[in-house]
Amino acid sequence: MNALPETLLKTLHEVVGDAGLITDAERMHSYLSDWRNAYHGQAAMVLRPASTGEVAAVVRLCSEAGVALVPQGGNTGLCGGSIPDDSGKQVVLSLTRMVRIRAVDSGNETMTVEAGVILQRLQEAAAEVGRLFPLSLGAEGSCTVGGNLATNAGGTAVLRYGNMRDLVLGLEVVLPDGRIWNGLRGLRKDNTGYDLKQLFIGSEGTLGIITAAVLKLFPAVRSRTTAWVALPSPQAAVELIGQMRSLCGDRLTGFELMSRQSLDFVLSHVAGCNDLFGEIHPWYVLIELSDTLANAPLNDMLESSLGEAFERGTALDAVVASSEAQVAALWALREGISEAQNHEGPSLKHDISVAVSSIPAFIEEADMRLQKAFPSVRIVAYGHVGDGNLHYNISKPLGAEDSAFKAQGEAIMRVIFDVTVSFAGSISAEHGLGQSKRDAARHYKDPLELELMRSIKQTLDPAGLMNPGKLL
Ligand code: FAD
Ligand code: 2HG
Ligand code: ZN
Repeated sequence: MNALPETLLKTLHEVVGDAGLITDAERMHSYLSDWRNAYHGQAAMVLRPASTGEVAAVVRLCSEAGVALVPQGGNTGLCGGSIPDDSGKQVVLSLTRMVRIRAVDSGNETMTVEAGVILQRLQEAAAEVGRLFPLSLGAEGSCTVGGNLATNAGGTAVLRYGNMRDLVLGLEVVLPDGRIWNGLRGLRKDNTGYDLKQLFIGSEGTLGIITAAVLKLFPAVRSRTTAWVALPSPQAAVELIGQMRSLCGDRLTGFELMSRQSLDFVLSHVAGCNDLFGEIHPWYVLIELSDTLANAPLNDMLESSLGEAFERGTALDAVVASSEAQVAALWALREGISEAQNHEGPSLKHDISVAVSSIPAFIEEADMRLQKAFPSVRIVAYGHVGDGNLHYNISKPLGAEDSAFKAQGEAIMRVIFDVTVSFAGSISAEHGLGQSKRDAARHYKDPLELELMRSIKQTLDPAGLMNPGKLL
């Protein structure tokens, strides 16, 4: 029997129709756990409204009935934010039928899109009008613009274009009581008070349902150079990025660091990936330069930077891609890490940030403290150096029982977050808090900031029906 009253079920069905209602356990299955199979929940139903009006009607009905909603986009989030609790009373509100690109305004360099549009489709739509939508991440074939906004997603181009927060001019949001806030303005300047859209960006579905957005477009990229470089240390990476930034400016659009352990996992588990050097090196960076000019001298800039780095001993070896296939092969080495780490058993994900200049000291300190307390765990460190953002992930020791490793999870996390905070860093740089880091945020975040956040939540969602148990 369904946990919701029969009359509510009937009215919700009338709003969304057969195509928008799932109550069958088998069909609900994929909405109730994440892709890593790390989080599981139950739900009274999955609703898939097809328009803002339908979302508003659903939210109003659920609000009146005191039913909690869990917004969901592509369900690619990494901290359990889109998964309901196990009560079976919550409703998953999937935005995946809201896939319209409502408008493209080339003169204003903007695009108005609905929340369920897949990120890759957005990139393609921008390319169709000769523009770039720069947000880029490993899950771009499945994640949605609503999820990107709700998590303030980052990815591999943040060092040049910023994260999702920087790419938005306006939002349309269904508030927790069902009213529609139409903030779909394409203005680059608007100083008429608080910037309300920023409240919803990064709020992980706890303040309202994002239904559409006005996003910024950028000039298309017409030349690109991609290189894979071996380095002796994270310090060398920080020196190289500094050197390249001063030479190349905004042409430096990607600078991704990965440890040998990360690469080993990819080589073991991702088909078609090969080591590019005869020797094993401790660290690697994937560098990308790009330009709006078709014949920009990017190779010259790269060669000059690397030449200097080889002389100083801060680069050990390098391969420059000479075809689109090679570019894809280099990115596969980087983008394959998440999937590869999954094949090595349970893992603990720590998506931290520190000042770029503190990355080497952070890694040294965290490695040292972890190796002392948990000598056999495997440290899988990689990330977006230009953003000071490391995925300082931990895989279970070889041969260890899953349960024994999981039992140590909390203590391992404490070590890593203590070190992060000692460097004035953040315990979540880009993935958000969801359910996995909610308690840690309570522990590590400034009490005054938490109080302000709670008062915002109380004002917008006094009944606490929007994604309860997440973030706060
Ligand atoms: P979901 O997972 O469905 O939801 C995420 C959160 O947003 C949940 O709290 C949910 O309730 C809320 N939400 C979703 N839609 C809405 C909406 N319309 N209104 C209100 N709330 C909503 N993230 C990065 O930042 N950078 C990366 O480089 C990156 N790489 C990844 C690589 C892989 C292989 C994978 C699997 C994930 C990666 N992620 C990365 C994480 C994830 O893809 C992003 O967090 C993404 O933005 C989530 O989008 P989604 O549509 O899947 O959202
Ligand atoms: C990345 O940069 C993503 O590849 C995923 O943010 C990180 O899986 C992870 O921990
Ligand atoms: Zn990342």
